[in-house]
Amino acid sequence: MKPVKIAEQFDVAGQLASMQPTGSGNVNDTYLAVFRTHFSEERIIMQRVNGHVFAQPEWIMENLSILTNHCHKQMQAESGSADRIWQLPRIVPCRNGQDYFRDEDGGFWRALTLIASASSYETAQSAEHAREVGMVLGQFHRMVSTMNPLSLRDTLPGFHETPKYLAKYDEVLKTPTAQELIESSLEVRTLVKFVEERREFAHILENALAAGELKTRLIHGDPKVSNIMIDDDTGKGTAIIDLDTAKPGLIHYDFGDALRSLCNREGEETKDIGKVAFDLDLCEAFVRGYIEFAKGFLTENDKKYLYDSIRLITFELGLRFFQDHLAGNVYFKVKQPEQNLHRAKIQFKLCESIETRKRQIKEVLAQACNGQ
Ligand code: GN1
Ligand code: MG
Repeated sequence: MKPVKIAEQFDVAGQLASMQPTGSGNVNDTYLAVFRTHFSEERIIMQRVNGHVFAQPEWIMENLSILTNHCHKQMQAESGSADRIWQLPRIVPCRNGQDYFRDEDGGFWRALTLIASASSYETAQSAEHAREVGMVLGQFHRMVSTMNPLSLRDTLPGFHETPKYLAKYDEVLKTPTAQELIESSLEVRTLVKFVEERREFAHILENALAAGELKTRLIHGDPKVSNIMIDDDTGKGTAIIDLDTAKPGLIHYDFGDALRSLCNREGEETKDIGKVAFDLDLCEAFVRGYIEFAKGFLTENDKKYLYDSIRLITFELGLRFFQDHLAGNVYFKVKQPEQNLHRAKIQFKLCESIETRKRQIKEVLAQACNGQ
């Protein structure tokens, strides 16, 4: 069924006036649908959830409803003392009362309210922007910190457990497709070596969890800079979007993911790998914003693993892109066959830069955590 026909299934007043692909997601297909009545207009975000990635898309909707109900209530209760109007999208139901619509080909469609008069950016615009991104993630973690982590289902088992990606990578390495790529390319062999040198390190957060130093909480799962909405008028962060990966996990993966996406000024798809580096000024601004909201729930053990989380998630994302390249691009959407290899090289370069700047990053973290 055409996306235009699907838009009409959602319970929105007026007639569909236009529908355009939007966003830069690597997994789902996203459209902006505009509906008009004779006196107003409503815009919604419509998405086809990738059924290869999310085996149980109904669970995403269940999670979304629980999560947004909790956060909207809390935002409402705190609105008198907040310095801005915090927002979070909510589900737009179908005309038949369901939260989603399945088309005749089995496609899973759902719609969400649009966070309007706000924009998201692929890369950091300024230190102020970085600080706002930190505040939005801190506010999100603070709000969900009072929820039972088991109140949400695990929609993507293994998502952000680095050792599990390593195990999958090892499986893929054995396949003929991967072996061929390794034999024919020095570049691929260099990346294999890069992974080998960090094999032990890949377990650091899961070991800390097993040792009881870290605990499972609710996480966003994908808080990259482009998922943070900034008010067009005030420049303040207002919302975090793309809530499909919210689930129980370690908030460290979120903290690291926001920083690895924000502090690489060149962005995830740059052609100029030589320029990729981890920016300390942006890091400092983000961490200060984050801590303002997170100081109430971060433990001493949490603080101990913040540096490692930045290094680890960058390594993990590089590993995921690299593995997908070796597997023949079965997970992340690509426009050309080498794109996942290129994405992996960017993340590994960033990971090296994080390793080189370890001392400075730790200093920034310590000062922000100690309120200096
Ligand atoms: C994917 O589809 P998108 O762009 O929201 C991925 C994230 C990665 C991100 C990298 C479910 O997110 O884990 O960090 O690409 N999401 C999933 O850009 O795998
Ligand atoms: Mg996402």
